[in-house]
Amino acid sequence: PAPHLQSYKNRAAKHSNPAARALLRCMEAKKSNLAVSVDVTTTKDFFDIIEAVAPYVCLIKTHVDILEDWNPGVTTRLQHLSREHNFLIFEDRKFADIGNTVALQYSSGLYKISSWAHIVNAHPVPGPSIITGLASVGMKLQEERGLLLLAEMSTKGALTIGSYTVEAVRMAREHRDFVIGFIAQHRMESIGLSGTDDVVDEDFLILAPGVGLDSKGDAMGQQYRTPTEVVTQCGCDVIIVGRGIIGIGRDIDAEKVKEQARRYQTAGWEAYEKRIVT
Ligand code: 5BU
Repeated sequence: PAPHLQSYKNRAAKHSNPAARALLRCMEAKKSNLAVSVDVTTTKDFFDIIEAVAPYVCLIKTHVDILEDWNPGVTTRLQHLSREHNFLIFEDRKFADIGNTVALQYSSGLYKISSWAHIVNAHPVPGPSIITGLASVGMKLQEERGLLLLAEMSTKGALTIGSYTVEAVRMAREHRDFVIGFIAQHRMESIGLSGTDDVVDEDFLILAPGVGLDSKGDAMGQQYRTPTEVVTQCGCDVIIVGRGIIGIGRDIDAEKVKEQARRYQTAGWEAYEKRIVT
């Protein structure tokens, strides 16, 4: 059966990439396909949110460059929490440059992303060299590291459509050791790519941003769908939720954040249970 009809547990047992395996195992163990996007600008809010949602998530998604008081201790503490609470770390860096530059952006600079992020993502727009550039760093580490290609975006009018998405999948198939999946809105089978290639053992993870239970979008082009639409109907594996859980106000209310995280975890898991057949 296609990957999205199988359990996360079965997929974990078969996957060849260590980061994908670790994520699938964690999803099964915590009964969570929820990733929380911690889009705040102070490290206090950042850790207050992570500590509140940690029991309910398989993945924490970061934009470390928006933290005004970032320091190297932040990523040390984040890694510690990741081990303590069993979740993976995804830096939503969206690399988009030539191979040599993205290799430097991934390994070096202030953030040294490759030293702490299990998962990063990249725009396929430069072509396959962006994958080989990032893989030259990630695959050398004796750590769980994987890359997601941005095959579709959640925003109104996104240009990630048609042949662009098809080519993103083709690029990923050429680099299945390091590319573990896609940021997308649909499983690729459902947009007409299944059966075109003889790749029976491929298993790409689909992580979908643009998920909300109470709102259809924001004033800046974001569009939201429910976990049922995303996971049951469109076959995505992980729901990525930011403001639906962390709120939009200035003050973080840890109890509310916890309650919302629990709510999205349940909704995401129920949507998954309706989908699998094995
Ligand atoms: P929200 O608060 O749930 O709307 O946050 C969504 C997060 O996912 C935010 O960090 C975005 O940068 C990220 N995102 C997205 O919303 N849509 C996309 O297509 C991609 C990333 Br790629």
